[in-house]
Formats: sequence, C-alpha cells, structure tokens
Amino acid sequence: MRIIKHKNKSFTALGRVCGIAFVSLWLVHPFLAAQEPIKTATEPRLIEVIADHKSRFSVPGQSEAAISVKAGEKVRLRITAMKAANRNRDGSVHGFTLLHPGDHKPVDGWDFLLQPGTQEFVVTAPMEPGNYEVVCTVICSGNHEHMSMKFTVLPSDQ
Ligand SMILES: [Cu+2]
Repeated sequence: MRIIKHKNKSFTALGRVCGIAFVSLWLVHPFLAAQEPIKTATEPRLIEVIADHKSRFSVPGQSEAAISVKAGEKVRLRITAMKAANRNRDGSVHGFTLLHPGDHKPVDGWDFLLQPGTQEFVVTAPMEPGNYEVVCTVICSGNHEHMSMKFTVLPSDQ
C-alpha cells in the first residue's frame, strides 16, 4: 500500500514538472516566434524597366536594355512608363509584351499595357530557355517599331 502511495506521489510530481514545463514553453513561445525572420529567400527578384518618352526600353544601371531570368523564376517587374507622342484610348502610353523565340507569339501572362508612371507586375518566367524579345504594343510614336529589348531565359540550373 505504501509503495503504491509512493508511486502515485512521484507520478504526481512528474506531472507537475511536465505541467510547469509546458506552461513555461507556452508563455515563451510568442517570443520565440517573433525571432523568426519575416521575409524568406523566396521573395521574387525585382527587375526595373523604363519605357521612355523617346520610345525606348532601358534598365537602370545597365548600358544595354536586356533582362535575364532563370526558367520558371518568379520576378517582380517594376516598369516606369513615360508618354511618347501618342497614347491609347485607355490612357496607356506603351506596352510590354514578351514574345516567344520561335513563333513570336505573346507569352501567356506577359502582356501588359503601361499607364504613365510606375507599375508593378509579379510574373513567372517561361519554363523554356531561349532568346525571347520584349516589344511595345502601343503605337506610341514614329519609333514604335524599334521599341524592343532582349529577354533571355536561362536554364534553371545555371
Ligand atoms: Cu510603342
């Protein structure tokens, strides 16, 4: 009888220790969670583009108007557009449309009309590597036909 009592006592003591440990952990866990980084490495890469008043694309900090992405890479396009000679009826001053290397057809989800000012689009690069091209789709000026830029999709393992 005594042994059983003793066992029960030690069981209760163990229960108490566990209970205290659990409560302490529960009290502390919001502080542990607050230590975790809020931003993760999967944040899409920012790519800046300017579509200017002379009907040219450019990339700030680059001498050549060209973009390189990895196949399937998620990127955030920040495009600043300035009016050239003409604008569309909807107010767009330039377009930004990605064309496939082979048939020059627009890539799904990569066809934008640009309003004056800065706008952002989060997009996923095509899965197929190759030399794509970005073209303007608004008859923005006499230079419209020449308004294009290189867009390279690299294999995802490079
Ligand atoms: Cu144009």
